Amino acid sequence: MVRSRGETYTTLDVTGVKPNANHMVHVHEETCASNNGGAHFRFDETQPFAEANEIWLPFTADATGASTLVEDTMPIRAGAKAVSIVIHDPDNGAKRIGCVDLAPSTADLTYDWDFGDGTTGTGADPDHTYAEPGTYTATVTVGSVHAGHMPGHDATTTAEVEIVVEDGETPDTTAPQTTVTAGPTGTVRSTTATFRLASDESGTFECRLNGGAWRPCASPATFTNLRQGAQRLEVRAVDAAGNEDATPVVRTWKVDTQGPVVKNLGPRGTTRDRTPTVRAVVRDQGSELARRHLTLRIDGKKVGVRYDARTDRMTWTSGRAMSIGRHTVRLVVVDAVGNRTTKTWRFTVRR
Ligand SMILES: [Ca+2]
Ligand SMILES: [Ca+2]
Ligand SMILES: [Ca+2]
Repeated sequence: MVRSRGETYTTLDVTGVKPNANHMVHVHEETCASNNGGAHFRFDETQPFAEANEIWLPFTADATGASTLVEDTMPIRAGAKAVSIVIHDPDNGAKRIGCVDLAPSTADLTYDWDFGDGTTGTGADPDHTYAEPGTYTATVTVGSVHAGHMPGHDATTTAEVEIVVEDGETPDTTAPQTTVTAGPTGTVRSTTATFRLASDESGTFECRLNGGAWRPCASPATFTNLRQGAQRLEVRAVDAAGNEDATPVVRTWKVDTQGPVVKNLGPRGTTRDRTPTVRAVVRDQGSELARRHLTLRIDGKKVGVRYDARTDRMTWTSGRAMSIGRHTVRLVVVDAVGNRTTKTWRFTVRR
């Protein structure tokens, strides 16, 4: 039996058993001299007896009564209790027809480690973590629990191994989180937008404007020549390990560089109506208009208008008869972000 880290390799080769018969074979936890091997060895004594928790080496003997080589590999290290192999009678499973003590055994060896960093340990394959990077010489002294009691078992052997411990920082697999701390919101007149970007880790940023490609960007990130209308900027931080924020920050705003549209002006030409209604249709692409955005002057004198934001219609009707003759209308509309449209038109009141 070879016990190594994460594996137990067991072999068996017997002769002189019943030819052409199936033989059950198990590793047991007592020596052959003690109860003929005792109970089955279990890797985990808290778990029931079962093939996966034991070492089985069944074979079918050949015509000469030989097993030929039987091998078994289990993906776990067998402890010190695996000490013998028992062969059962092919005709009576309760009867044991053979037992052999495992030899040479590694189960009765002792291991004393000096890890070279001032700490020690025991066991064939100890786990040890070095606190600091560096080069260490670890020393293991292997002895026998029977040292001094059994001939040939009283020697100890010492071996050294050089261990180089590198700076073992755990790799960064955590994505950074992005924040945008400044930048335009709502509707703005400027076709240039500047944003301040931040991340909870050091690294870089990538920006995507209006659904285009992701491009490297930095804080402050400035975008120029923006077109009229809605804008959408996405920003994601990328950390030094290349992890990207999977949930980019999204900022939306509107650029409005155009003055309101003023049309359907009236009245035009001449009218016999001494109380005509001055009217226009006024709307704006970028922002909602309200009455306060409209300034109407009749013959240079400011008058109060009505404005229906739902239908975009502006009206003003003279409360008293206008004088006969030509009148000048001047309408100034300034949208919410300061874009201005001025319209001037004339009409004549006739008798
Ligand atoms: Ca990270
Ligand atoms: Ca995020
Ligand atoms: Ca506008």
